[in-house]
Amino acid sequence: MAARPTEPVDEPLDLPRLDEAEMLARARACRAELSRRRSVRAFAPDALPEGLLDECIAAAGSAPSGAHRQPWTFVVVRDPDVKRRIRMAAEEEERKLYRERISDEWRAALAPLGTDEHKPFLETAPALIVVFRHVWGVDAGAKRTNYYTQESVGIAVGFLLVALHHAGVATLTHTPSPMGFLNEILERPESERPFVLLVVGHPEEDAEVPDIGRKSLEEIATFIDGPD
Ligand code: IYR
Repeated sequence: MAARPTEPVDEPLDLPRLDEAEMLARARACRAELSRRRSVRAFAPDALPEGLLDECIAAAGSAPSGAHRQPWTFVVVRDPDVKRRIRMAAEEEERKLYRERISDEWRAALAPLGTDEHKPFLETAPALIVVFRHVWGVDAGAKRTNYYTQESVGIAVGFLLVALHHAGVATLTHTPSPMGFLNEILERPESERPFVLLVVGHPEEDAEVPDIGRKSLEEIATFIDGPD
């Protein structure tokens, strides 16, 4: 008999227990791999392997989400004309941002990164992935509430960055502000808001990145343990 939608149907969990040495080795390897990820702003025009972005986006789609609503759409832009339109619109907003909208404090915070209103990478990189957050869902033409959409899409983007990095793809998380122009150019409905624009590809040969450190474990974590 078919289950009613309200009836949960369970299946066995596929997560075999590893021995402790194996767990630690994997955790260390994962830390080492992720710590090599850097935001890249100089891309080579070379295309990525066929099917690679499909795999990475499918991995992102396996992220947990509020009420399992999966409130995301990933738009892959490889068309040079569309990349150009996105660059033009982003640079127009960013010009206003850098010249008028940001505070002196914010400008000073960005100085070590060397960013400015020029975004040539939006055209040079072989692909852009624009991630849209479904503020509400549409079910048989009616609005359906989504839950924790910021958290859900943030987690999915984290999965996507890891999947891309693991596959050897350089990424930049770019948030032109405001991003409303992306709905128009990419023809997304008003139920969807642009969340982040990822620039993806191979880095330009001899690309350099700012020499920035990372907070230590002691600075970012605190452990509240019980008695042994
Ligand atoms: N959106 C701008 C500004 C910018 C803001 C932050 I916070 C950054 O970490 C980096 C850039 C831009 O993309 O240049």
